[in-house]
Amino acid sequence: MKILHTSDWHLGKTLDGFSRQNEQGMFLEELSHILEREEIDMMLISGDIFDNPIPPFKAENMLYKYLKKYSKNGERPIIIISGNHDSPEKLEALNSLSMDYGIIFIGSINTIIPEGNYGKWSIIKSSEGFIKIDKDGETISIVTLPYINDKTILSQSEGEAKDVNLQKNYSKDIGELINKLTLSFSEDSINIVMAHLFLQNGEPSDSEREILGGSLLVNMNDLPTSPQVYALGHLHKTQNFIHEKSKMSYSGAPIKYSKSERRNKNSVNIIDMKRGMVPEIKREYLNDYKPIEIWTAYSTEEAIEICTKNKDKDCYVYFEIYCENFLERDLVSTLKKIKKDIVEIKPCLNASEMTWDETEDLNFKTMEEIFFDFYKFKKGKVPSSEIMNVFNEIIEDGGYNETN
Ligand SMILES: [Mn+2]
Repeated sequence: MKILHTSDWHLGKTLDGFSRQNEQGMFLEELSHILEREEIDMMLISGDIFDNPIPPFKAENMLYKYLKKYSKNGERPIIIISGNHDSPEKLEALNSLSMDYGIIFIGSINTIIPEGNYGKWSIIKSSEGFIKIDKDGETISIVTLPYINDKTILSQSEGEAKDVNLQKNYSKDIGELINKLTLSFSEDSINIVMAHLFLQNGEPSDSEREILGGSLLVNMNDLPTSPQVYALGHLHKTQNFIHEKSKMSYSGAPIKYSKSERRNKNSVNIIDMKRGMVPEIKREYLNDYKPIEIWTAYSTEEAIEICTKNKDKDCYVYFEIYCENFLERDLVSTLKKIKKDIVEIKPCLNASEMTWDETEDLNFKTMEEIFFDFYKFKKGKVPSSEIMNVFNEIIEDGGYNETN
């Protein structure tokens, strides 16, 4: 059985306000070719399919159109769990329409998908967090664990619990939950866990670092090794771990979603599985639809030169300009006129040079100039024209009178 595992599509996500819809569309199109070329039997999507509980309608439209196509009219099961960015209720609301195509959304750990026929395959056993699928005589057992926050799962560590205890209890509770759910696994079946969580790579650690980016970690050692595969979502970089006889794999996001992800090689996983066997996980690399680059210049002249030379390059740019003084407002608009898709222009100064001159007589400056300088001082970059427009609207609305 060939299973395609992917996650973290974040449909509707922008890059600091720049729409990624074209790239997201290109991914969805490329995926339809991969599914056909690789003769994929089933697809698992491990959460964060949307970037937002209320995604832009174009993102929704695109998703539903493609999911229907991927399902091959109900032949190819598609199982989707929700991530921390999705609205569980919204996803599950789609089931009444999507189930006829064999597309199943699971938003919560309490969801029970009724036994019965879905498209051209069936669910022969189900309970909270568990489904057993029969497709053409082959059986696949899947534990489905959408993103769970600490408030949902932690009962014993209310209030006074320290961060470290919270972390340990969370990891232990998730481990116990998955362990309990995997009791439904059987030897006549392929056994998979789908989950949206932050896996900690086995090494014991009891520092505050365990709580990364607000997400609690799950220690690998707390997880059962009976599943052949953990098809995971949440981390955007593809990575695999082996824990005794379990393979734990993050497919990663299909698109680079931030400056820090610019060197990632994005892929989807193709998992070749037979019951009782160690599965083979192959990465299918995707096109880099539109790279994210950092450009550096050491003078305003050089910045203009670099922009002119690369003006036709289809990429997003984070521009770092090292200079002794703050950038002229004109330079920013000049650069953006030459090269489109400059996401940010950051003047790089020594911290000691970034001072706010309190002795300056503000009476000689307009409100706009004061705001501009203050923003630059606080953020280390000049405000975008959008921010300046919003600021100007606010002071106009407020009836601020500069002559007072
Ligand atoms: Mn996530």
